Amino acid sequence: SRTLVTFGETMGRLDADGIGLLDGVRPLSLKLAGAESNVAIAAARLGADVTWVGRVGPDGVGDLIERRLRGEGVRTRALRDAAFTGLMISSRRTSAGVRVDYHRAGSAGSRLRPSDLPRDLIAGAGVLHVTGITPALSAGAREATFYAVEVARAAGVTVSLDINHRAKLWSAQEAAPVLRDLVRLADLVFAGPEEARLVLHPATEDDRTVAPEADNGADRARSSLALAHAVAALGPATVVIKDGPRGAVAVVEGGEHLAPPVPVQAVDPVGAGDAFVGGYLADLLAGADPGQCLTTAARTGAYAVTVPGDCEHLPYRHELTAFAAAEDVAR
Ligand code: KDG
Repeated sequence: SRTLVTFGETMGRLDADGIGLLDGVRPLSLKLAGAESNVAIAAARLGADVTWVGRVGPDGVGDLIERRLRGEGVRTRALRDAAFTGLMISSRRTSAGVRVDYHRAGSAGSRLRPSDLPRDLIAGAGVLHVTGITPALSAGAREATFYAVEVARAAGVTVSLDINHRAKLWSAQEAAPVLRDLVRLADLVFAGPEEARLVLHPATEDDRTVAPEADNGADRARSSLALAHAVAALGPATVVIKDGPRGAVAVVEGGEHLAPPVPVQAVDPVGAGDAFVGGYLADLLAGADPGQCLTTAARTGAYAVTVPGDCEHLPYRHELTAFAAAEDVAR
């Protein structure tokens, strides 16, 4: 099957237009947020067949989420819940970073449970993609995550996991063992260097000996490769370490692959990791080799960082080649 199935919490994202304090009269734009739906949209725009499952509230934001996903060609099972649809407010105090405040505890999306996830849909997928956000939302959402992964494994469906540690949702101590359990069950794992260290931590005496922090590009890539091998030792055949503007590396069945960074002017990093994953999975489902998957992933992520918002400006397939010349310079 060439279908990507994913599920999780999608929220409204209230984005302060421009830079500065939220105080005073500052227009806010209502957009979409949610790691899994970002992945779904990224993959769908690149031609993948994608289904997203999640709970939304009986409110305008819930309607918006459903309409927007359908408009992107994502097959959508937006289950209606009595609770409100979660929100995220993002603002930029300076041009250096984005601040995100969640309004989501008790939200519709957090009330996902195993029975929300159709067994046949998962068992018939080419890839099931889950994130480490969902198990942080509630006990039911955590059960749903493990249930879906078990169904996929039993059916021989590739399980993709983006660790996506959210420190605002749970502590590192609480998250690490759960995320490590998910890593062990996954075939394909995406992580940032810090997230890789988080899941390795309980398993190693001192994770810094596995991969010390490095500054220059070559050392940084070597350290990411060391992390990828260490995570792969937990079970997954493929581990991709996303290192933002410093590029990405993958270890696939023991073989090493490097993606050159795509030089762009970063405006909003939120959602770039999801774009990267959506790009990788779209190519994986289309039968591409790991090098091609990584290149598409890096280019898709590059599009996402250049504009505010999570997913509105994700690229279509014909746009991906725009970066080819710039990559040659960076190589
Ligand atoms: O990856 C981007 C996400 O952080 C954003 O869309 C919101 O899903 C989200 C989360 O839980 O942080």
